[in-house]
Amino acid sequence: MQKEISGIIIECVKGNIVDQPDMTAIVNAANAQLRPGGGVAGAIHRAAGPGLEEECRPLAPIEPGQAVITGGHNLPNKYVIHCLGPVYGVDKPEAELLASCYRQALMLAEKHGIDSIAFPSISTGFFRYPVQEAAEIAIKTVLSVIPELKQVKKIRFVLFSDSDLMIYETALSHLAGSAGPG
Ligand code: AR6
Repeated sequence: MQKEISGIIIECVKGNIVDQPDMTAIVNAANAQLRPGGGVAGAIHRAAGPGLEEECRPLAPIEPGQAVITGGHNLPNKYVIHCLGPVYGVDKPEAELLASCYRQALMLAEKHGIDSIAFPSISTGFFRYPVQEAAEIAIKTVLSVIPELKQVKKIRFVLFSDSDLMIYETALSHLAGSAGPG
């Protein structure tokens, strides 16, 4: 599914975050230490190679809601933007912290002249954020940042399961109204 809003394409696809070769940046659902870990972070570090962990070391630790940027190393993407999502029920206020991840990632993309960025569903794996709530926050935040974007032209949500894809697509169509071809 794809929507175009103020000249910016927002889309939801099912897939693997490390298999998005047409995107300039991908976003990592990181841990505070910016170490490999599991889930998205494990997949990104495996695909990027050890140079990514080395570049990350002096940038760690990061706080919930924070984003930092590195190169993509062996990934097909020029950049990786690492976001630390909130652990549901632990890091508060969780909705604000999750929104901050998406906002800070997009602001870093702007600053680095990035035209396309792919997000995973931050915090909804090991960090246990309910996907329905997380999807609404993710889409709402992206929509609210759109008026500030000059460099970013394409924003992709990469979902790992059919059910997550459906939840993000439903949130996008509700929150973005009837804009775009759908
Ligand atoms: N591509 C796209 N989505 C994925 C992939 C992938 N390769 N792998 C998992 N997902 P998670 P979090 C989905 O746990 O909740 C790590 O250990 C997954 O199904 O990666 O923010 C870090 O080191 C879920 O829907 O991120 C941190 O300690 C979503 O991506 C911690 O987990 C996010 O799952 C971060 O936890």
